[in-house]
Amino acid sequence: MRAVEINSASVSLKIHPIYSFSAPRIAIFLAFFALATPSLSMANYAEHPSAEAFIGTMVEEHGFSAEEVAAVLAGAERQQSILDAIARPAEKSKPWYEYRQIFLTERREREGAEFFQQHRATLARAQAETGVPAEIIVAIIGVETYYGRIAGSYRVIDALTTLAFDYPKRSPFFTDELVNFLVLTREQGMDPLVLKGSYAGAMGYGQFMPSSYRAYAVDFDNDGIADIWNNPVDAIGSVANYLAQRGWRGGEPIVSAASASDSADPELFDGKLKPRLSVAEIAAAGVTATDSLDPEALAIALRFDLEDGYEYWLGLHNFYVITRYNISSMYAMSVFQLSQRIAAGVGG
Ligand SMILES: [Ca+2]
Repeated sequence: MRAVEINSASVSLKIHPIYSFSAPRIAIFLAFFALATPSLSMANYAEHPSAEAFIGTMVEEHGFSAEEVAAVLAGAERQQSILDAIARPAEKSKPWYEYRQIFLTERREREGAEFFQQHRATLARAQAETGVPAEIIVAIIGVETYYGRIAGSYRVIDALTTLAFDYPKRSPFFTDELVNFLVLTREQGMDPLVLKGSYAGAMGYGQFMPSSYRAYAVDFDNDGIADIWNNPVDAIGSVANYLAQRGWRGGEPIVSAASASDSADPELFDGKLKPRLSVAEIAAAGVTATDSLDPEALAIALRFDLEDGYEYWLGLHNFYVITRYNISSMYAMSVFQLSQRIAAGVGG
């Protein structure tokens, strides 16, 4: 393993800081690789049985040279801890009363208010342009990465190659993300071997997967690059743009507290996230909003587990949009509740 580490470091040196491969240089480099480190042949992703097909895709569909893709794969390392992490039960399997304690903490609320104050002008601009409330943008960044403080310590290349090549269950998804990552880093002039992210390859303040990064990240401070790793201004604009592109409707409500009658139809709580019944229809089936809502607005009824009993909510269209960020009603509710506390903390 030591040989792999030493050599991946030298790959990184060769192409840092600007990710521009010159074919002859890489050819010489690879020749050096082959001569100097024969033991590497079984230990890097350039030699994985699936590598040839992947390299072919990058060459034929995205205009890379085989050598440059092989060099990146040679610098990637399989990480058992990534495979262990993805196999662990997700947070969303916890009941609400435990789940919310992860995200709705005094510290996350306080740091959210600080982040809000620090970036107030940027947040106001993002809200004006997209209709997404500033406190929702801040809450998402807070839930995802503690306001950028904990944005992942794995190399993205290790996460995506490990999961693309050695996690068959989700290989197509992660292979596609690996393709997007290499295209993204070429587009951005970044070194694919140094960027960090989560064990699943999610990146930066807002934890965008590479495909989302390419589709939704924006250069919100107009310096020529959309950088959600280091630049909170770009991160704020990108999270707002993500929600706007996924259908956010400015000025509309997100959720309402609700009450349920004893005879409420259990079919209402089937866990589906897309609103499909009107507020009036849901009321007729036994779950009534506390807030005054448009009776024709589409919603879902939500029933969350408390230690003793349940709490009920109606989730409206914008609640659904938050679940496009992370497909979980508890996630969206945590974002909403954190956003309300942050707004209260900054006098919003
Ligand atoms: Ca920028």
